[in-house]
Amino acid sequence: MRKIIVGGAQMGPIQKADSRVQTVARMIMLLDEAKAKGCTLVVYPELALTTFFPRWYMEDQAEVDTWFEREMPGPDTQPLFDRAREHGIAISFGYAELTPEGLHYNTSILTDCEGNIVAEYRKVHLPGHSEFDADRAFQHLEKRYFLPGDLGFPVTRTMGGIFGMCICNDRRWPETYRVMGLQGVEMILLGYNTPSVNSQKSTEGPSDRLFHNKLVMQSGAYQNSTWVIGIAKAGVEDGFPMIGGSLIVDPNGKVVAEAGTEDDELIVHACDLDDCVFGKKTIFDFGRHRRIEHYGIISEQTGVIEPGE
Ligand code: CDT
Repeated sequence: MRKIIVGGAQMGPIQKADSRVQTVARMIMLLDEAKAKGCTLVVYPELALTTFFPRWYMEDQAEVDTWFEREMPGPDTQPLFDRAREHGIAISFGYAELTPEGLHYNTSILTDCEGNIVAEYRKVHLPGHSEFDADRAFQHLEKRYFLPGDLGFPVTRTMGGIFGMCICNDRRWPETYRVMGLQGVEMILLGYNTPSVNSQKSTEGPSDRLFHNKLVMQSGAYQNSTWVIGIAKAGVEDGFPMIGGSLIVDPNGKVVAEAGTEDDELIVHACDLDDCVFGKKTIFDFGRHRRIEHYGIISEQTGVIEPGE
């Protein structure tokens, strides 16, 4: 048995006016609750330190940069790292990263139980658009504010297992899970900010959002025999509603813990990394069963090429 008690720290809304200091204080409260419940790993959402700012159109780069962190930890986040180290809890959370070279990424990190950063991931699949779109009910400007991640989907050996990360829209793409699956991933940590309503005309209803959220994480977990910890920033940020529905999914694809609110809420499960072994040795034993001679277009081709009439 390789059991890790995981806390999924769903966060309720963070308003535009809320400071990092206020938000980090909320994250520390969730961390304290996780300690009391025996957790040794706590996972927070995408862009956990601020409101989901890509919904706001900005032209002034100096204003944009106020939403980014130039160092991690920095003065506002150091207390979170300190408390995590005191508790002996590893943490993973998302934030907007501004590198010393001036590059902007939607990033998440993972620490060990001593508060050292042991893994970094930069979001690969950036949804939305890059220019103001008057036809939308609200903006989704990730393509304006972030570069696509340049690190691929790395995995890291830590806490006695193999861990990977992805961020929000990445969870909708089977390639995300499979690239990590091919590196033996046993637990994928992911945070998300998903609007409850569509910004464009759509046939999709609000309940479809929660259905798709489950569908993609359950299938990603099952098809790669890995734990998936999917954690939302939820509720209404400055009038814009987002789904909750944070989940812990086992390597069999079953939901073992699920948030019931759209607020700060800790979901907890004792995850045994050895539960990944059966699927990885049987139906999803990639080395025995995959037929890569037929998969070439997945990496050679981006869009759809239909056959001729
Ligand atoms: N943050 C993020 O990536 N959100 C996107 C919104 C897409 S609109 C359905 C997501 O995939 O949840």
